[in-house]
Amino acid sequence: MGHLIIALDVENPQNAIEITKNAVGLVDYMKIGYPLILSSGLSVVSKISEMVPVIVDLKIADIPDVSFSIADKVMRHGATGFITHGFVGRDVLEKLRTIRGEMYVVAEMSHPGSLDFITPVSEKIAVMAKEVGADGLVAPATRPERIRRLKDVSNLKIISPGVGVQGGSPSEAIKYGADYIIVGRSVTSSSNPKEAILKLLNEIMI
Ligand code: OMP
Repeated sequence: MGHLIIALDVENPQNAIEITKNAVGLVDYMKIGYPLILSSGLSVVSKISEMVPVIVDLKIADIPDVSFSIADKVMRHGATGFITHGFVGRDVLEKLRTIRGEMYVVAEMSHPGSLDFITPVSEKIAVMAKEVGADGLVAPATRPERIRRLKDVSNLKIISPGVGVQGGSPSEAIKYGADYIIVGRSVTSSSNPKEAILKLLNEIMI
């Protein structure tokens, strides 16, 4: 479809459903994380999944059994995929890989603080993610050259946040190898989410 994932970082479930209605047929996934799940419960994952496939983003970072329990619970609510941190190591990723569904591993983050700890080891995380059979990596649109590098070392699908409010460019991210861009506030804070989505799709096609 449009190579677009909307991060549904809103707290009101009705608002989430309204935004999703505008996204049907235009975006590939809705990404649901802590803000919406903590305010609305896991049932919101099932509701949104009935309209658009959902990636649940709880950025899992725990010991293998606890990580498994978290991902297993969200996947039982109809999600198509989940996001886990990669820095926690191979045993966690191997345990999570036993769950059916798409597994995305955070290799490097989009915010400046990523440079403190994660960025220096992100290529190792990317290679490990490939070795354990992950479906894709999260890599930053704020540093598009890193998208290319992480894709080169892993040959994995890249989903890439950090466009719009965080400063990255959607078309640059795609040019550097992102398979999907992840966009939150540029859409969820817009007075016209559908128009914002169409504008992004137009930019990606350039
Ligand atoms: P906006 O900055 O509002 O477009 O939102 C970005 C979305 O991507 C949020 O849901 C973040 O949690 C998520 N994200 C990042 O911004 N940076 C990362 O490095 C990783 C993620 C993520 O894993 O999705």
